Amino acid sequence: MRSRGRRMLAAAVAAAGSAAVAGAIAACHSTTPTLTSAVTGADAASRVYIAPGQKDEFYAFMSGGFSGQVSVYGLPSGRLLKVIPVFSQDPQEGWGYDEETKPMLQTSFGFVPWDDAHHPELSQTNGVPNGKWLFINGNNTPRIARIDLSEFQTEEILQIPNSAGNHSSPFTTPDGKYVVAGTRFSVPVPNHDTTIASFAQTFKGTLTFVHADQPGKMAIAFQILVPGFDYDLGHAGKGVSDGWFFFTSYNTEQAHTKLEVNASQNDKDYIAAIDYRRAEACVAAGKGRTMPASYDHNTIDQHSGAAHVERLSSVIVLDPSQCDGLMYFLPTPKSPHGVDVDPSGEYIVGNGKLSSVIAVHSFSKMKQAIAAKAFDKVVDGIPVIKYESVLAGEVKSAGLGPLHTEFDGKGYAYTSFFITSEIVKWKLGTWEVVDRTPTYYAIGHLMIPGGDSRAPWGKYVLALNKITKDRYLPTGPIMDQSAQLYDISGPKMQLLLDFPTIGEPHYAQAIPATLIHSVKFNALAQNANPWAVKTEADGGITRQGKVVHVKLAAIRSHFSPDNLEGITVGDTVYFHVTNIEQDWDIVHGFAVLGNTDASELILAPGETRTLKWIPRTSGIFPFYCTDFCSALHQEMQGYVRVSPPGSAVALSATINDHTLGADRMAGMHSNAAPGASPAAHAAGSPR
Ligand code: RUQ
Ligand code: CUA
Repeated sequence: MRSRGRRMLAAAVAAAGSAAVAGAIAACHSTTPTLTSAVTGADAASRVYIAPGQKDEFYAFMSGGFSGQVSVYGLPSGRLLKVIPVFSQDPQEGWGYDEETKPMLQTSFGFVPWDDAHHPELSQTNGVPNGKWLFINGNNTPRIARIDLSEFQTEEILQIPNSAGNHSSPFTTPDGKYVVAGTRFSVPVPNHDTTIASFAQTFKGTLTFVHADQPGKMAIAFQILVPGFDYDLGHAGKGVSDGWFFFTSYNTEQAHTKLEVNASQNDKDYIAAIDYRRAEACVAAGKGRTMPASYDHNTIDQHSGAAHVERLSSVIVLDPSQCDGLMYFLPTPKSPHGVDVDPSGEYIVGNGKLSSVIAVHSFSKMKQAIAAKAFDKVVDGIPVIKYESVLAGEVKSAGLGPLHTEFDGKGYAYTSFFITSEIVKWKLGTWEVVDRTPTYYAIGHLMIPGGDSRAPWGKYVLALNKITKDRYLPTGPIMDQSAQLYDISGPKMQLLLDFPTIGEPHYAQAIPATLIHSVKFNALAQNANPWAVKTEADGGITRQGKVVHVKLAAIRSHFSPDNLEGITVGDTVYFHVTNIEQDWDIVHGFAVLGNTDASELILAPGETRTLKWIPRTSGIFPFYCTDFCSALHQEMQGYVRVSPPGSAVALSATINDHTLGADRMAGMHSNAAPGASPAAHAAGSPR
């Protein structure tokens, strides 16, 4: 999205057409702004220093952007703790390579092992992050993932049909009942072959509400069919505005070419305000229609660790013209990006990228305007409320290119300004600017722990910057993105720390470490993978036609079995490896020479994973443990003999120096239901 940043700059210049804007851009990108508010080095260092053996106060979950993953950092230290694979295959954990997790990346388009992840969203109870789950959107192939924060593992991915570019997602309702998904790119609904010039007539957006309060059961409740604009971001109401959801839109011009100019014409675009309890009532009254749609819901079984794909075939679609009171448009200058609701729920902040003011709407005024029918016009059955009737106030001359706003819970808002590359602090209610600080460079999102919730932990703000340039040792033409941590506990923001990020961290959320309850290992006794072994003696090899299954135990510092013979070219081999350790962070890996069918396995204690291998040539192939697990890790290895097709070499496996012949192996079977296909055993859901 580095190039998107540049395009936004170009758009801003083109749209504003002013030398002042161009000058501001040049200023913030060609010279280093003065450090007006940075604390001195030693003081800053002491405030982010976490002594060896000590732990950070907050977990920060940052989106991996075009890496498709989530990274976990400690704050205030800025130490990278982990990368959680989500939408992209990940060799570090074997994610999307092993037979257990491959089905997680299945979609109605087929296997899509990459996405563009933007918005991590912590699950909430009563408007406050609860530390149970983290949701994140896939923008390119519309999906929402749910990560379990006891294991830091993706456990569920739901595809969103009738959408393209799932950007305004997956923001949650305060009660955790729903997460949402709004279309960035409108498309024909249902999608079909038509001329692009028919955009204004045939292209539509959808705003999707997904049930999200039960693990493994994300499900689309309903989709609201909306005019063919670009729906960019969203936030739920809370407190006084509980029960409402707000989405920004741009391109209300409905341009389909050269959007940087053609979608920057209107003085105001809209924030869509949705009364989702009204939507529930209309659906219950049968006002929605059931529409065919093809999409996948992928879940990991907690006991076997294997993913399962469910193909779904319909959604309920609600047309606002069939459900009055469902939806209103709030005019908002100009191409708004973020829409952010203050902790009380009264103020709805529209961050107009091309606007010189930040428009803040009032929820109570909105209700009065609806009652008084203070409407400008009606668009596709949706009333447009008069700007003056809904406006609480405007923050004037704050900066250029406002993108996102978060709150500290003490009456202040913090807005990121992309073009002038700064964070501006302003006061709710008086709209006066009280502080500003430069960011390096071109800030996108910003994040205060809990800063979009009912009760922020307003101690730090993290700037998530799009352009890095000269901040670190140069690493060629592409630099990793950068984050910057500011102390906001006093009246002035103080820059404490810079650190690089993974992919593009669009957004992040943070939570006190005390609210996360991480497990140490999975109980082997509860491992219900059909190919699990519980002891070394359970290992073995068996043939089912051209398919060979090998069950291996991994334990410091050997595999059991460790010598395998009787495999021939043309066989498909499944190595089912179980890490039978029961100790925190004792991890084994498994890889085999020249395997083109998968990468490796990484096995948490108590876990079974399956590696597929189709040997193409005969010979001897070593396998080994890839995670340095013990003093004799280098000895944790074995050999597979592969013979030419039709060879008479008998199937055998060596366990603890004992070679078990084929007759001993014949009784070996998986614990899976008889009659299930080998691939189904191996994969949970075969491809
Ligand atoms: S985006 S920089 Cu959330 Cu994808 Cu605003
Ligand atoms: Cu097991 Cu190295």
